[in-house]
Amino acid sequence: MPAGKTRTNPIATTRKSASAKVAKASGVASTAPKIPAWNGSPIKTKAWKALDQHAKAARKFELRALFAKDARRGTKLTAEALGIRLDYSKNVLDSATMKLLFALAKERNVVAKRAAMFKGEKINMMEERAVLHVALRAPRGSVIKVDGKDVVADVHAVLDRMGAFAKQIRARKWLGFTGKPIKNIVNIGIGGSDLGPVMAYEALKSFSDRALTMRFVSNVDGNDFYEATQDLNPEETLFVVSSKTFTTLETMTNAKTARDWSLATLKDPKSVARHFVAVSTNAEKVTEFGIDTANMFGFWDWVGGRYSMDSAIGLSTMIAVGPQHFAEMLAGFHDMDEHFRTTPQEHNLPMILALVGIWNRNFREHATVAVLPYCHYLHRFSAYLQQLEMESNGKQTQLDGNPVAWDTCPAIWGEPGTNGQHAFYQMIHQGTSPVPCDFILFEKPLHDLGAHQDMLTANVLAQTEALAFGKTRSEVLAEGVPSWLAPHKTFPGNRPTNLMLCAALSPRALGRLIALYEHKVFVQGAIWNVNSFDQWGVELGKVLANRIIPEVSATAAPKLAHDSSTNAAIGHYRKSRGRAN
Ligand code: G6Q
Repeated sequence: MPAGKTRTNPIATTRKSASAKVAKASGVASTAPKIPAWNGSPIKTKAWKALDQHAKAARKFELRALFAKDARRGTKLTAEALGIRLDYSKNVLDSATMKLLFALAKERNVVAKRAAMFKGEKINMMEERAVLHVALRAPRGSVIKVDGKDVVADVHAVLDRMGAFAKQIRARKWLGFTGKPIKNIVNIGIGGSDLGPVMAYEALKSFSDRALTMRFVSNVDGNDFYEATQDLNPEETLFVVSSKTFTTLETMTNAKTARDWSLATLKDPKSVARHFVAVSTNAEKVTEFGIDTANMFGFWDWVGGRYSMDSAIGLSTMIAVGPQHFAEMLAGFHDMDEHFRTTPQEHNLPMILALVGIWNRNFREHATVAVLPYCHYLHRFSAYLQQLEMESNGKQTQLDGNPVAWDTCPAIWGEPGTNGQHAFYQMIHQGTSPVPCDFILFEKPLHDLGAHQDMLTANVLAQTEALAFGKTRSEVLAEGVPSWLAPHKTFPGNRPTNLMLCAALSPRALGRLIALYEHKVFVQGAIWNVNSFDQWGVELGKVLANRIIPEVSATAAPKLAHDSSTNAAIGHYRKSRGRAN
């Protein structure tokens, strides 16, 4: 969307009653929040206006020419910290662009907002909550206060309880109801209570206890539960029911199915205490479900779902990799928190990644970003980032309630390299819409098999080179390609990429990488003037689903009052299930 064009909010105008119910049901500020100092339209800043002008000139930028003009470009437009070397030189920008982007961050008060987050101020204004995932990895003994009360001591108290529990499982000392040691762990959760744990388990599999079977159930589609449990023995299986609210439809449905599945073998309701633990902020609902709060691991309303994988929501990760590796991962998060908090913006990795993203999104109008880890262990990383970025910044409303008049979060997608090369890279190289890419490589392999790592490395470097510089028609013709085929074999180049070379995959390196993206999202949200910490956009579908559930499941024909398409689909489904219409 060209900056300056306003849009109306269709939800606000057409769905008033559904929204009102939602406001009642979810955490929400009781009165209109005080507008903070950093509220403000980015497009009214001097830097944005200058960037707009600069972007016109930048339409002529060609990476071939930019690299030819400055032999040091490839090292100049690179930042390195904490074992991550971020090369952003292959984006279609120059030093003047970066200067203006840094000026934009200053004008948008990113630093003041960052300070407010680290201090525990309630920057999630709509829900009147602090945003303190940084406290989840603060070292023991440090102090971060919410409403005047230190939260770090509480964080470590929970980590200690998690550690003691994880150790028992890992030592096979946590026995199931029939006396057999637990060796299968099934995490039940969805969204923020699933994507982080799955991603981290997959990423750190090499550091995990391979004799434990780890499974993750999220979807309300019963096939998910069925496949996760069909080969497990209930006597040896523990369910970790992970839900901040303990009211989420999918999770509670799966948890009830798990209880039935478990009790079908174990028979006695007392067995629940040995086979179910809960991770939640809602002790009342946990008790109501039948899980003893002695088997509950808590966290707090200042932990957003998609920022919660290093809270008790990481219990399954801790069981898999052990408390020591989990602590190392937290230390990695904290390293990046400190880097983000203290490093001048010109050398600040999250800041640079965010600002280059703003350039690509708002001034070059690229609608998607592909995240392409050249590390198979990170095969769920892009899915994790989809939630982190899109649920945080996929917004159309400013902090003060006014509609945005600029584009916000691009669509995030991706698969691990080199698999993508044989699938969708065709479009990245020759499609009509350039796709900025983040390429991520760990230089030292965890398993050094023959020439694999060198091939992997060569491939990622080749991709960034090909995307940046392409292949001209004359180069193609010079290879003897007939002129009729030359257009098909020509590559436009000038396609933006970031290359992150990281030392080696470890729990600490993973923590650093995730926190890098968390803070990138923070900076972009600050610039776009949206609340990166709420997610009202997921509510309407939930409300409507709750209305449709009885309509599809009732025995008697329901009275339908939807649009003709939805009514017909309900009728079609009911017919296929042999229900009256
Ligand atoms: C994340 C969102 C959302 C949430 C899930 C699960 O930021 O809030 O993805 O994590 O809806 O919620 P519960 O943990 O409450 O079940």
